[in-house]
Amino acid sequence: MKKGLTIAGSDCSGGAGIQADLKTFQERDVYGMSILTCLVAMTPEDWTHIVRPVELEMIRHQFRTAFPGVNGIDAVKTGMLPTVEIIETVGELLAEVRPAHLVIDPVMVCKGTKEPLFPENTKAMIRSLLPLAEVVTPNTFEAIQLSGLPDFQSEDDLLEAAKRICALGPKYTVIKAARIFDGKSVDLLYDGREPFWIREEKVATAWTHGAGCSFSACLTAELAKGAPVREAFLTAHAFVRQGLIHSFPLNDHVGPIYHKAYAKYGA
Ligand code: PXL
Repeated sequence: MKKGLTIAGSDCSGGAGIQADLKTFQERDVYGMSILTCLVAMTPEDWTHIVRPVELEMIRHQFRTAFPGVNGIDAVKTGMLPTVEIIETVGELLAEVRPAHLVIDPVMVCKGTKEPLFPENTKAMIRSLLPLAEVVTPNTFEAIQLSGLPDFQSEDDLLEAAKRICALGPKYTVIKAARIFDGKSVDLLYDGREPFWIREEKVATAWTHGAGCSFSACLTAELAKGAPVREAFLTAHAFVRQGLIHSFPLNDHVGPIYHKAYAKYGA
């Protein structure tokens, strides 16, 4: 049994964060483990997010449960890391153990919320985590923060951002662009030399919660099982696409992707 570890926050609504990662690992037949970095609750009135970090000492204890506590973890991903201290600590711990596969999902804001940007967190991520990454998986918003480009208008801009992000250390950069092209979704995988594109009709749904977390979790699971990065990228794309086609609302504010859709309905 291959083992995957996610280092991320709890989304108690169940669609994103640790919950998305573990559901995705399960769907992809990878044993899922987790290190919680923060708890997120939402107000029922307007779904405002309330975020509380986990104590650093407890993050270190959880890390030791996995490394060296569990034999042979095959792949690790990171998700929401709420403070500079936590980003730096997770970076130091990962630098010591050097997992075989490391996917960094540079979560900077939850979809649909208007939280402020944290430029200090972005800088810490660039310093502490990107140099360790095999794959980094920003959405367009996060790619703008990481690359320092002002905005994206075209595929050329996406590629330029990917080049700049790869120059920060990761072997591969994936940019998921559902936002900038009318009716089209464009995913880019860049390995430092050649771009590889997936272009498709956008899935018409407002219920996209957890799409980003689940994408990076699926990618991580495939790497854990030994897939090459391009194949893992294609599977993660198909997994999330099916999840979006079969997504559903929890209330007026939020709707998650359906994590079982890919297994149930195929690609
Ligand atoms: O989708 C980004 C995200 C990641 N992690 C946690 C979240 C969210 C958004 O709600 O709650 C824990």
